[in-house]
Amino acid sequence: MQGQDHSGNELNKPLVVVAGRSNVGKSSLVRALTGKRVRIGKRPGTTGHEELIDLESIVLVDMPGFGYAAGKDRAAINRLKTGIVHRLENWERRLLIAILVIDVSLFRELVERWESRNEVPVDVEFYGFLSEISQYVIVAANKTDKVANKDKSDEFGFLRMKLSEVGQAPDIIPVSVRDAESIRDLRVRIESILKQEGLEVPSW
Ligand SMILES: Nc1nc2c(ncn2[C@@H]2O[C@H](COP(=O)(O)OP(=O)(O)OP(=O)(O)O)[C@@H](O)[C@H]2O)c(=O)[nH]1
Ligand SMILES: [Mg+2]
Repeated sequence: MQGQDHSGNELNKPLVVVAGRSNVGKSSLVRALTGKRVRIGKRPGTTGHEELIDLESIVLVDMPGFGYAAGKDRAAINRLKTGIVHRLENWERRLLIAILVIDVSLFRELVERWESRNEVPVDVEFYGFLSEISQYVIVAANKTDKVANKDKSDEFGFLRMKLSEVGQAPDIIPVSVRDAESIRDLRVRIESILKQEGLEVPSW
């Protein structure tokens, strides 16, 4: 399958990993960034196995989602998450950038639900984890097209506040796969890190 190589060759290159809960739009973003036809689905759990895309100087990885969206209980989310956490830990030395994709149109609702049960919301916990294991973390606040303009600054402020509770001040890029300019912003941010690290910019 295109982009998949488990021989390990590609893995010697620095990794840029796209991670986050199920159905937040990870594969859609990978497709928008690269033009590669990774699988996209209406239901959570579409990406069953990580997809590696060789972009010469780096390998871009589309991860499976680590928990279903609204409604799933903590234990179910934890089981799904553990495998992904292990995979990322195994890659730690090569992990240059983690792109944490968050569905900003659902974020507040999910946070309020988890906090009402006295639990740390899974997106927030995962941000803390990625901040520990990855050299750089970019938060792609996706599905901005689903947030009303009048609510945007409130929702981004809320996201920033919640993530700051568990890690460094987040590097948040608002994106929507329906807005080419926002995809360009994300690409430019990735490229600026690669340049900073003395790596070639991919031709995407
Ligand atoms: N409105 C809107 N929908 C989006 C956006 N990005 C993705 N979607 C939709 O969200 C759904 C899930 O997209 P995927 O890219 O498959 O999500 P994923 O995070 O890869 O999901 P898993 O592989 O299951 O973890 C699809 O129906 C996409 O069309 C966006 O920016 N705006
Ligand atoms: Mg996917």
